[in-house]
Amino acid sequence: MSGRPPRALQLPEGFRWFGPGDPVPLSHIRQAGAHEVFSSLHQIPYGEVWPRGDIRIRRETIESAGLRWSVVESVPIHEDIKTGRGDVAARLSNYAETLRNLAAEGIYTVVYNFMPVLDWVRTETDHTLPDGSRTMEFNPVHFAAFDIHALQRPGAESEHDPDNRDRAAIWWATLSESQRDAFIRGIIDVFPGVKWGLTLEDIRTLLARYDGIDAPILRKNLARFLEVVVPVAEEVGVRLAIHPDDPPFPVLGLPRIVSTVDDLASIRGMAESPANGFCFCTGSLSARPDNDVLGMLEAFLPHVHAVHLRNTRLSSDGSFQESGHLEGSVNMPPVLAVLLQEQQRRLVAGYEHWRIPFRPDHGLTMLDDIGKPPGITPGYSAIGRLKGLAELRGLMAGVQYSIRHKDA
Ligand code: DNO
Repeated sequence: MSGRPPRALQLPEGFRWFGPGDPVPLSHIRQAGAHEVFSSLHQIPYGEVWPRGDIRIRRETIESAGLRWSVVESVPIHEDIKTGRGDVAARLSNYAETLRNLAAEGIYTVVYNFMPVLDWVRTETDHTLPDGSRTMEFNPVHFAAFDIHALQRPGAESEHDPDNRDRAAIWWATLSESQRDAFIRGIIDVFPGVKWGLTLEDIRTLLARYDGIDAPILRKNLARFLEVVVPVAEEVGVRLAIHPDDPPFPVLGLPRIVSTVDDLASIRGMAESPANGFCFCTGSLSARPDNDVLGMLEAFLPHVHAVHLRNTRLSSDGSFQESGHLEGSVNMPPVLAVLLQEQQRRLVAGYEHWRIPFRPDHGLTMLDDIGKPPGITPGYSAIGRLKGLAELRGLMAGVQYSIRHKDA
């Protein structure tokens, strides 16, 4: 090795696990070829401290299956912090306490997002592809129907493209009551790992909390969050990783501030610290045609602490579908090459936190997973993710080989 950097490394391969209630057991995750788990304590209400004992139990459960809990996805941010209203100081200090407890248990990478009210949004979670597998889709016409006709949000009419608005009215009229119910559930039941059974009325109440909150105010609230938690993260060795908005544009009149290259630059500037980083989700970012995903990865590389590898196919009407991990608008080989080289650079530089864990984000629903009883978070059935992981691992081996070959 004299004078030469160590050979290109393996990115740690992860899989999301929603905890003991997840219909996909840890043993299957291990058989899928993952070594690490991205998990969260979904049973703890947002805004409360995660007790160290609960963290330990989860860690030991994962370890006893021969895996490692390396990434927390997510420690959710309470709406009080995002809105800057309510008991913000207590929520912030609880968050900081959770980071301390996680670090005390040896878990150092923490994913979070700053999306108001909803997490990810799709208009169909079970769209059948020509080969019979199922995927998730966002269709702006259907979303306009949700906003205008189901939610009946004041002002919604004027925020949608007039063409989409007309088509939305026509489409909405074709749905039966039960189709409407299923459609609405698919949009508002988007919180990974939990089923809150929210109603449209709950969504209206949550939306009302954002009255008067625009992007600059939301940004200010994120900056305040970072001001408090980044010093604690630095002290205990935690790396914070903000997840991009999904989709990366405003929905329901709510501001979204983690969608573009400028957004990421602004967040990086809010707290100049390696602890203030990103969970780089290629799928989320790719749903916006003006995002150059590879360029963004390169621009923020030193701050990338965790990675979601996923792909999308965009249509000219503004809709997008989640595609196979190696198909779609994100060109995965250079993404993996850049990540492997960055990991190598960190190791050579002696950067203590050199590992960049990734997971296949979502997967198509296919084969025996089609028609399985409900209980699986959309996008998180086993086989489609296993396929994604297998493809990504194969690609990674090829990219490693070519990096080595180039160095030789
Ligand atoms: C969707 C996920 C997101 C992500 C959170 C991070 O499948 O990628 O829900 O976990 O936004 O806080």
